[in-house]
Amino acid sequence: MADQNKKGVITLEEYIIQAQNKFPGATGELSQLLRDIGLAAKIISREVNKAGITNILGEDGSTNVHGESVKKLDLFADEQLISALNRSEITCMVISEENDGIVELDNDGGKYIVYLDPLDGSSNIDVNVSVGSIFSIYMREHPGSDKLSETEALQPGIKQVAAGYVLYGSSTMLAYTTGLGVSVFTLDPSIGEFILSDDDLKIPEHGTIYSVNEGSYHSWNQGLKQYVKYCQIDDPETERPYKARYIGSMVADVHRTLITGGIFIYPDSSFYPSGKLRLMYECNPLSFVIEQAGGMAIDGGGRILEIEPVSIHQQTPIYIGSAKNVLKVKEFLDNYASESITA
Ligand code: FDP
Repeated sequence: MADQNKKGVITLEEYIIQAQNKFPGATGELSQLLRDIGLAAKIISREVNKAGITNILGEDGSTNVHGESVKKLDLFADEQLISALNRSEITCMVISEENDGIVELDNDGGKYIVYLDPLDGSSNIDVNVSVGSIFSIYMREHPGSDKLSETEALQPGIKQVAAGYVLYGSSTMLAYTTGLGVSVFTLDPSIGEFILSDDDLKIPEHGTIYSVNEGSYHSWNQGLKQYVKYCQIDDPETERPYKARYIGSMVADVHRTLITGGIFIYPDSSFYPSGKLRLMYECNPLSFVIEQAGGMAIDGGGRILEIEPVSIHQQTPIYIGSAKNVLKVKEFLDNYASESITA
């Protein structure tokens, strides 16, 4: 960071170009793709910020593929991201929470496949609570093959070439990784640029915040119930009781976890036997970021990034955050593994 201070502020665009220049063989396509996402994020951020003063707030009356009501801003964010990716013609297909099947872009020879959650946490939009966009980028395994298919998009998270999120909070932040650490940018609205705020963000090894929707306590497995009790027990040596924080917007909850340490959990339960959150465009990208920051992300058993996907919209339980917290919850899950979920 010292060198960076001497050079003054660095914008997302400059940073991406500098990073690309470190790899002499790089074609610049991935850099272009990240810049496209950065541009769409600025446009979405502008709309999110004025949502309360325009009639863009509210539901558009339709439901998405998961039966959830679609807000106008979800659609706006989806359109902005997809059209930004279409413009530079390096992405062949997009899979988005808002679309049932794959979305084929104009360049079917494009190298990249992009997963999007255009506006995560959308039930928070109407109450002015932070929401986010999530992206996950893969290389096409058989470029040039005739037909684009869903099967080609089913790659495990460890194959992501880049992933990240944009958080529309009290300021708009963009965090991404290409597998070389986590870089974080803050949007300066006065100049309309994302400015580098951290070029190698690390998550604390241990944190004292647990984040889970405790309203669903009775639907959880025994291991999680016991872990949450553990978090609440007074023990100054282990800095307990921990604090409970739950925004209900995964990007915001994971971003807080990344900064302060601790754990964010969305488990399997009797309500959601496979968990609620989506593997391909929520859990994989955020797990890639958290792992690159030194944290861990598991589905209760193994690493999220190693799950072999079977469908583009599949769900998974997730336990994500500081390594020590994730290892501790795993201990509880393992100890109570024989006890099935009872509502
Ligand atoms: P939302 O339904 O508002 O889009 O992705 C789904 C998600 O939000 C996550 O962002 C959030 O963490 C979770 O659902 C909240 O679910 P609960 O209301 O069940 O806690």
